[in-house]
Amino acid sequence: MNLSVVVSTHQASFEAVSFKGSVGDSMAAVAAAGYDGVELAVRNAGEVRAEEISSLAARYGLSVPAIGTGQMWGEERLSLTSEDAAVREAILGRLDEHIALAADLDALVIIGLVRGVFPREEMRETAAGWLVEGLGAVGESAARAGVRVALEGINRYETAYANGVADSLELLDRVGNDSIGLLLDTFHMNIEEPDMAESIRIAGDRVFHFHVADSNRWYPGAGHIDFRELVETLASIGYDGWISGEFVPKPDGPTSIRKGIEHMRPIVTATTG
Ligand code: LER
Ligand code: MN
Repeated sequence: MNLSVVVSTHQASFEAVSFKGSVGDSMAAVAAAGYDGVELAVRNAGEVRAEEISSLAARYGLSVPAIGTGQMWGEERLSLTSEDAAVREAILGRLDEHIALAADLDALVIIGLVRGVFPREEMRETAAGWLVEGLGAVGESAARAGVRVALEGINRYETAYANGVADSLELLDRVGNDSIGLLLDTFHMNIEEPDMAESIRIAGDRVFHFHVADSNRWYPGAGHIDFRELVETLASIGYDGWISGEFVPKPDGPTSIRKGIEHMRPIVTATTG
């Protein structure tokens, strides 16, 4: 298992990213702190040049394991469950650009809040159908490009769809596309899962990506989540993907990424050798 941390390619409004803005500067800091990769939060993938990112990543010896898409919801209110059919169509086009970028960078694409948030009560069933359809289209497009997609369980206060492992797996079953798996995020799991380790075991080989933040969404080690137990459980299900830090830059960005890796690296090394 390798360690990465989330940085944004632009001045994102989402709080839980370590650095925003200049990707080169962010990568330099992330590499210096000892991480193996950077996960990129990208609002407009069409404006990001894959060659530029690849050459910067190579310069700093970093991989790019995943591309986040949530800023399209956060800043443009685009979603797979918009009541506006034109928006549902538009988001598929935008996600295709993320998929193309991910193919070039050998990354996976994250589906977080672009699924949408809270449908009007009378729209619940219809919106759930749109989500299944939308994820189906994203999955087909990703499969054609040889890219994997990770649907993130997000807590009940941020969205009504796919909060935990149980309802996310149910949704994936309805979609029926093996290119789509799960992203588990310890911040959300701490709210939604009765037993986080057991939920990892239930998700099993559907776990495609893993976000870590502590219970207070600070860096791992700043709260009360037992990361050793979770990493050991990931190893026990055969997970050998990325553990990506997605936490608030507190007390400041550089300190948070340093403290985060000081907590996680020994655990990963002790677990996986
Ligand atoms: C994004 O990865 C995430 O965890 C969400 O909280 C976005 O709102
Ligand atoms: Mn997350």
